[in-house]
Amino acid sequence: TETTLDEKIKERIAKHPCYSEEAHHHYARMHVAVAPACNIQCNYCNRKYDCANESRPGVVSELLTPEEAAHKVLVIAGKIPQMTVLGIAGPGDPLANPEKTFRTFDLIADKAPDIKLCLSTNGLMLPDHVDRIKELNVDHVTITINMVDPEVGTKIYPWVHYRRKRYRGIEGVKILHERQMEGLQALREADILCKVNSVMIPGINDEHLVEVDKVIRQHGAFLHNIMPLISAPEHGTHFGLTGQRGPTPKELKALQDNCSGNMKMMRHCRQCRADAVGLLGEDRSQEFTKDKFLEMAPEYNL
Ligand code: CLF
Ligand code: SF4
Repeated sequence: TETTLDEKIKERIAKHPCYSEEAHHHYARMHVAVAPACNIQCNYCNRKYDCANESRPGVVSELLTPEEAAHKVLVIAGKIPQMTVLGIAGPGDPLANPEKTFRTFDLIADKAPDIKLCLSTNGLMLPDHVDRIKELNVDHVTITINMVDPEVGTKIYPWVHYRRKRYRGIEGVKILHERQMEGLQALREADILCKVNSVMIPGINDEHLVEVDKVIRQHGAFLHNIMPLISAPEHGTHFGLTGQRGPTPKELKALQDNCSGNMKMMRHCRQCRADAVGLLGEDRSQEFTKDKFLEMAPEYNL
């Protein structure tokens, strides 16, 4: 029945601080920055910093190998009992670095099977990897979808690098859009909970995001997280240099209210770093920098 289905989903998200508003008061997440490469260009991103699809712009995370990342996860899971989720969200696109991303998940699934695995991607390579994601029991995948109309996308994505070729302009955006929709569909078929992140860019996709919200929900997205563009000239992004502004808190809330018809809207996102550690809004990443955690013994599961 409907109720049992709902109960089952509640259980799946009960300890995930991003998927459950309630959980974020009690449960923590950590990110490991193992994925440096990216395969598209977003106009709100500067590659010197973390992937701005799931992160606060202007932050530099310390890159780790999968082995270092697994060590870090085991150390932290031992020290922070509320730690329930391990996310890979950068500093580039995790699926543009599939060996590193999946090697990290493999190591953690093996040594700490009760840690939930979470993945965030721009979606370009997602359809190729859904089987692997399912096999590894990754139950939470975020796709950043900023448009469902490639014309709108041309103002956000100057190029897309796909199967060894670079596509500029609308040709590239069409590929990205088709792959995102295909990925969303594949996640639904595999019964993997999917959150969609959208970056709200006033004058570019703000009005269009109502349509994005409709389309992704039709395709089975579980949760929509509309994040404000953060754009400072010193971040050296295209939007920063052209003086593109982000939305005011009031504009953001109005759009979220507009979209929140009958399904879930995430409103407690804190735009984390690619190496974030702790409760949302609490940043303990500096307690676990590489020079520090490599000196600590993994306590978990011993
Ligand atoms: Fe990390 Fe993202 Fe997983 Fe959460 S963050 S990969 S879904 S475990 Fe959460 Fe941070 Fe917002 Fe992301 S508050 S930026 S939504
Ligand atoms: Fe930057 Fe992320 Fe966009 Fe890649 S997907 S260009 S890392 S914001």
